[in-house]
Amino acid sequence: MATYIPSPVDWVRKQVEKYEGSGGTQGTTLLDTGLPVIIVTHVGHKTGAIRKTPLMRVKDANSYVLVGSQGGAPKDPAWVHNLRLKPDVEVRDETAVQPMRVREVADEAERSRLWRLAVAAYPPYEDYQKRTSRRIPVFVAEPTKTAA
Ligand code: F42
Repeated sequence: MATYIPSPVDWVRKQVEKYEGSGGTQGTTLLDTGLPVIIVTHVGHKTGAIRKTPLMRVKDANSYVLVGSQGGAPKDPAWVHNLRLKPDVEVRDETAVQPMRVREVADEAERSRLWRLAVAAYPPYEDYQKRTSRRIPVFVAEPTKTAA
């Protein structure tokens, strides 16, 4: 079985511990904002280790939009590379956990629609895009199984 490697960033690791440790009943929002967060469990493309990344919850019907903003940092977060190479993930939204497959959104019309949804859910994304010259990657996570 693959090893789980927690985030090296203290506040992120603590959020994952609280969220997962409570079965999705605590630690489910971003500090100070009260806005909902999901946990994306994925696989490191170099280490093969299990990684858990909290992201803002941006819902689009049964799918989730994942935004690689990292506060407008100059480089894409490491999880973006993992998802490009290993798109099978698990998404926890509070108490619901489901297997999903991720794809990066390349189509401009689709990306604009999803970007608007993302900014509506978490307005700082707009400032994060202004802060960096890289184009913030946008992914969509879609269910791999239809509910019975
Ligand atoms: N980040 C976002 O980009 N978008 C969001 O909407 C967002 C919301 C959010 C809400 C709550 C919260 O607690 C955190 C939130 N974050 C959000 C931050 C997010 O959870 C990540 O911490 C952030 O995006 C940085 O991602 P990262 O994958 O770069 O994390 C770093 C700190 C990290 O874990 N680095 C590891 C390390 O050891 O330095 C590497 C992890 C890794 O995946 N390694 C790969 C492997 O094989 O295991 C290799 C990767 C490679 O290409 O080298």
